Amino acid sequence: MDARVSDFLKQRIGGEGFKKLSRIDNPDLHAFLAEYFKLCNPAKVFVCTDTADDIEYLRERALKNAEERKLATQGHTIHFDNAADQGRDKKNTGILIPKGVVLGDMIETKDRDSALQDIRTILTDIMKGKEAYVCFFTLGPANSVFSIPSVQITDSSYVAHSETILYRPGYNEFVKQGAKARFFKFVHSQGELDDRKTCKNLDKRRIFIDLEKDIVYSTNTQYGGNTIGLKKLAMRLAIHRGSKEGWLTEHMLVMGIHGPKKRVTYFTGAFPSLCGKTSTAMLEGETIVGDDIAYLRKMDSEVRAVNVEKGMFGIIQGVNSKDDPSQWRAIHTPGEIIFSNVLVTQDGSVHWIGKDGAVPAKGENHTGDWFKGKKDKNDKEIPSSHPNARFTIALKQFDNLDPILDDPKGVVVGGIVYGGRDSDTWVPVEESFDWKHGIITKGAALESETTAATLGKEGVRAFNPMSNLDFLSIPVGKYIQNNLDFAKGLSKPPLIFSVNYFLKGKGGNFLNEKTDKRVWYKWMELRVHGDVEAIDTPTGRIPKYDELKRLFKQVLKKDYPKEDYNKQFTIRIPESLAKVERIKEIYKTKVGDTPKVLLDVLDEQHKRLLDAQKKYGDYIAPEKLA
Ligand code: SPV
Ligand code: MN
Repeated sequence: MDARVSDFLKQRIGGEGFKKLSRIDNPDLHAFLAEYFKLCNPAKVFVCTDTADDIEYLRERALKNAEERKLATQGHTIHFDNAADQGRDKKNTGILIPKGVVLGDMIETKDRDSALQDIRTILTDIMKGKEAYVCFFTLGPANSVFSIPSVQITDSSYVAHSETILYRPGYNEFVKQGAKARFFKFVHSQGELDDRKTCKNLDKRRIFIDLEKDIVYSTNTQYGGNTIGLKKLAMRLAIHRGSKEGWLTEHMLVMGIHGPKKRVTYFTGAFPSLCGKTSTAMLEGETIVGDDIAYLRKMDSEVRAVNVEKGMFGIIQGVNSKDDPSQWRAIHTPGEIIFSNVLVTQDGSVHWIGKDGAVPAKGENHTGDWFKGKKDKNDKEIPSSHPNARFTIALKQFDNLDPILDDPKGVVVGGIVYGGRDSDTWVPVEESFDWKHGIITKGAALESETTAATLGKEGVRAFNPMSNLDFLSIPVGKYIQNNLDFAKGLSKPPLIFSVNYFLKGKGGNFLNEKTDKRVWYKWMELRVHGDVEAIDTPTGRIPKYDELKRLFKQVLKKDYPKEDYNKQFTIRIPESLAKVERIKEIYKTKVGDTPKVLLDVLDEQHKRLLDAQKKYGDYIAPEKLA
């Protein structure tokens, strides 16, 4: 270690912490830590080496600092974020770009030089009088071509504690890799806290991503999506790295669908936040590998995927005993869980929107003391818990965890699914004609009505390619091209599907039950193996009625009336044409580097829709095409 760095670290961290750091032979790491300790100026520093004692220390600090409080059930704690800090802050999140680099209008960027100046000013002395925590993790399984070592500095014991639940330990990996490690770095400070231990200086909330140095800065925020470095912050760094190296970082779940004769076929699925991604990953009868972020690589001419995480920062709204049995069981079992922004009642139990049972009359939530009928300053009633309230839990606490979670080679991907909150266009499930058609008309054309997972207005239809737009650190066109190119050299690319759980009928009613998706996944699994036939439509391939009828009976023990099928799988020509036009317009006017093939494939879809309209009219019942 450089003598000056070593003197500084020894004096600042103290003997024991210094000894832990010295075991890692990586000058870049030491220089990085020294630089940010100097700037942020914490009173003390704790280095976590992933031993049971070290992790216990972080848990204890979270309680002592009152960033978390104990709940009635053993191991359960509650954390509150400020009422104005309940989602990802898109406006103040930006990729830092040097002069001359262009990422396009769709991606929030900041001028690198001035942003670095801004963040350095904010970080100066920000940890004065506080303790900083240094934690090491690996993204993806250890000992794997997928894994990326990462280091987090934070003054939030809640953030450090959450990460120990969500990510695989990395200290030993750093020791092993030494100077070879090409690691990601995260610097977070929650800044000053108010009496409720939530952030005070939200005007100085910043999330800045510096691709050049693989560093992400996050200040004056606590909400996990803005602070948990290895989650959405690392995602931007990984998209950038993967783009240079030919692999993909996707906002995707990974799950095993259990087919006939004990066959397990793995799927990945991309859904915008609050659109059913976690409940899909948790489908009854199937097994979960991951619910949020996946790395995909080509290996031996197959696509393989890993879960970047080992835990879940899951949305709790709507979790109930009937629709989500494994989440329900895990939440009601003693064990380590951090709840955030739910309602806590006097007896230390928790309530959230959509939980079984009556809403308690009062309690405490993200807005402080809460009672039924409490209004915000705009006279709007405040629900018992925030719609984006979450729970942080290790996947091993679920009884439906797939045993393959930590396999260094990941899983072979049989199918890829794209879905959004779409009330009027897509049918519940549809297969694309091929990889190119799928990437373009399903992934790149994904739209979704906005939700509470990001700050801002809800229910507005928003373009969100691959549900990854918020996290892109490369131009949109390049990202689409990377996805198109990814299939090159594959003997049998995964099939690409769209799903829509939110399709509505004429009266505005949902056309499907939440549990119907179990059937769609069984059908897709059969399609991957060519076990069932499908009906060609202008937009893709849909299931035959008889197959679904059989699957509804087999999976849900339900009758599936033909009338339901006809309503759900009617091809809506005017809506589909309008969608193609909307998407084309976006790629023509808002994306500077749209691949030409994307417009060609959309034009072909447009033509197929017009031809069908001439022949059958505006709304085409599936049987007409069979
Ligand atoms: C999402 O919003 O997509 C999440 C939670 O998974 S966050 O960490 O906020 O990104
Ligand atoms: Mn997510």
